[in-house]
Amino acid sequence: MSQATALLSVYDKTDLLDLAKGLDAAGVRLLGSGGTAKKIREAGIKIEDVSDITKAPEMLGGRVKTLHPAVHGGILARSIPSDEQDLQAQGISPISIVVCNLYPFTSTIAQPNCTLEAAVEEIDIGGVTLLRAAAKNHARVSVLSDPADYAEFLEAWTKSPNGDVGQTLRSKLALKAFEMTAKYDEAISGYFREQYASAELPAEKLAGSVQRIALRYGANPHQKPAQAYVTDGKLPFKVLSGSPGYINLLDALNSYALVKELQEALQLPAAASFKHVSPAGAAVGLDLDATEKQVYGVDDLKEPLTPLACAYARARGADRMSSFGDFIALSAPCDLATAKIISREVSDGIIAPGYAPDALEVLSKKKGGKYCVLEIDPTYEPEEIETKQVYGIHLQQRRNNAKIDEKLFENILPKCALTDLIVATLALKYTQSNSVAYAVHGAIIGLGAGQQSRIHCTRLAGGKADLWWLRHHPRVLSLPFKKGVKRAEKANAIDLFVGGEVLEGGEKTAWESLFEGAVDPLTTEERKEWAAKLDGVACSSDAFFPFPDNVYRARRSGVKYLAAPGGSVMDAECIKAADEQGIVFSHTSLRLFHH
Ligand code: 93A
Repeated sequence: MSQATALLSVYDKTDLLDLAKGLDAAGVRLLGSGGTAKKIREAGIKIEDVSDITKAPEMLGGRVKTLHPAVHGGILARSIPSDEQDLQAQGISPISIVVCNLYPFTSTIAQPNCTLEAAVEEIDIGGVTLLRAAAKNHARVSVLSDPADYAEFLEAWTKSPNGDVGQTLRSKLALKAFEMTAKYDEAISGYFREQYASAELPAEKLAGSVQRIALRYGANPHQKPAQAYVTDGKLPFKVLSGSPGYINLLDALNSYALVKELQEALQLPAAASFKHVSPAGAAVGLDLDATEKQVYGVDDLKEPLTPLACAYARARGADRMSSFGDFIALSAPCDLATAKIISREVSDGIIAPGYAPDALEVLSKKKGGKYCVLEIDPTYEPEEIETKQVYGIHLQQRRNNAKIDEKLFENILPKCALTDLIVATLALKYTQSNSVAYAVHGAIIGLGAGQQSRIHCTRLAGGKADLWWLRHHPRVLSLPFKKGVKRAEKANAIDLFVGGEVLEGGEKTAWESLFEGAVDPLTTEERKEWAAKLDGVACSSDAFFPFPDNVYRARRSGVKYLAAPGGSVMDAECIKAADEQGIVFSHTSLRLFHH
């Protein structure tokens, strides 16, 4: 057997001499690039220079060291006659071992004053080519990209009679090299994305979308830097006004997915009001009657309500406390009526597939011009596979592309109940789990998100639905607010009133000062009598009910139609409870956890 050749070209020279000594002792011919060969030679170990085989000196200040057919022909040649003939014709010897690690791009760009020129110089070309070529030809070649593998490799090499360390080890080393070059390339593209792919000028933002936007910070102010980007093409949304934050984008992207699917499922414009990556409200554009207009706080709006405006009024008004400072999603281009509702609410931003010019004018004046307005491309389709990183680990899954429409629910009639179940179930698809939602008139009226216990979700959502219903009570509708009390103050005062809070001290005085004259609390009788009038509510759960207590709790908030996946050992008990309570229960066989 002819003498095996190893090519060594390393930036990080850790444990290099031990490896070189071992290979030399095992009779391997050593070839090295400039600095690597020098270090080994100085240690008294025999090594040739790469330039001895390329017959070309290192040039361009080191930019070209190993990029040569004599090197890459030697690495890439397979053990097949035609490749061997090619090598022979060119006088090239095969290379069996490649030892290489790369210029320190990541640590260079991490230095505070790193210039673009300095970063460019640290982009390793020849080393990546060595690693990639050797990894590609791992059927024959061993590639060492990490000093931590030297000892194991040397042992395997010296133990094997003909220098064959075995395919298993070569494959493992090849994978490591592929991972290394992938990560290296990701660091380079990430750096240049930051340099070149951001919109800096407002004019540019308006003119077209970009591949990346820098965010002020992440989930918290100390989490810097932060950015949003795609690796291919452009971001599917444009920033028309303001500057979105990290949580804004989490809300915007989840809420838009929800309203888009609501519109597709029900052929009605849809709106959502998100807070902390769960819906505070979500609805489709069914007309509002006079009472509903008052409950949702749009009775005094001069602009006639469009279906889209009705959808947002319902989404924003169902749980006014939770949707305070919301991020809004609309399934259709924002019209003036919807913008007018938004303009007088406290809100953080909006995403929609377009804006009527007069609507955009209203919105871009909000928050002194800082209101975040995003325009999304309605034809955008996210990738099938989604990846996120938690505690340094990549987690990957297929996107939740389960379709939620009428077919999901068996035995449910009438049509309005189906609409409500679709609204409730689709909302859960985009709610942090565990979750349960109650819906009526095409709108969420109570949603329990992010609870570890199912019954706590059912109670939380039920409690919210009860408050929503109490807000329709004639005594609430006729609360004698003084003139000039602000919308948010009213919402808060009504919430305290319907919640039955017993106020004391300054809080009591402040509450009372909002009204002309004394206001008696709602009595237990009044509450009971009113609660009994709530009926026909739909309720959906993102996973099965473990116990029938959920069914009984739902009924106490007027639930008549219930949907949940089956699979609990208590399924039969839950159905029995539903039958007893006159509830129509549909098992969906679709779990909808969302995190
Ligand atoms: O500038 S390079 O991309 N051009 C090359 O042809 C080349 N070949 C190997 N850098 C190149 N290398 C890199 O040089 C290796 O990846 C390694 O990090 C470094 C080793 O250089 P030296 O042996 O001179 O210390």
